[in-house]
Amino acid sequence: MESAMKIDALQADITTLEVDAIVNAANQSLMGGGGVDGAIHRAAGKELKEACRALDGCETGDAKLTEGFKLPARYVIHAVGPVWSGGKRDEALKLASCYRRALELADSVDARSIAFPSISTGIYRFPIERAAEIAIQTVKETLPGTSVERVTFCCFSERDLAVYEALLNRSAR
Ligand code: AR6
Repeated sequence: MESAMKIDALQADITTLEVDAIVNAANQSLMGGGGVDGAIHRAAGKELKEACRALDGCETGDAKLTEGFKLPARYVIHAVGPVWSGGKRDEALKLASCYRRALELADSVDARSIAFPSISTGIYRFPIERAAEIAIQTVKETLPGTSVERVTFCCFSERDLAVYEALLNRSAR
């Protein structure tokens, strides 16, 4: 076998996953919102909001780290994806940067396992097929040399899971 990287996809609520770090699809304020961000804040409890307040926001394409508080995950990595506006505003580069920065932060705390939601593909409307391709490619490029041994793409819908599985199977061949 050529690769020790373990990358897979599953359908789940990311707030339930027992991994070292889960990634949040946040906004620049880092003060919570709808979608997965709302779910993570609800499940982690109000200490998460206090911790986020101290971070003083985050640029699009970047990420910041907090503890997981009441979550089973030890850490939350809050990444700010781009709002899709047709693809001509560096949305792809900014989305790739989210995955890279999240893995760098995971490495900085020696995390072995991490789970990503499909960043930007909900309220921010980034097309899922293209976003999944960027997510998988960037993770494969960034993973070697980090502490992370296991990456889970946590899909909320069956349709998203089918997209990720098709791409993962294709690149495994
Ligand atoms: N577990 C896993 N995935 C989830 C969950 C969950 N509990 N809930 C939703 N998703 P979105 P964005 C999926 O809209 O597009 C917030 O208001 C969802 O089905 O959460 O990056 C922030 O504060 C979709 O596949 O994030 C920002 O303002 C994916 O998570 C804005 O939304 C991302 O959808 C960010 O928008």
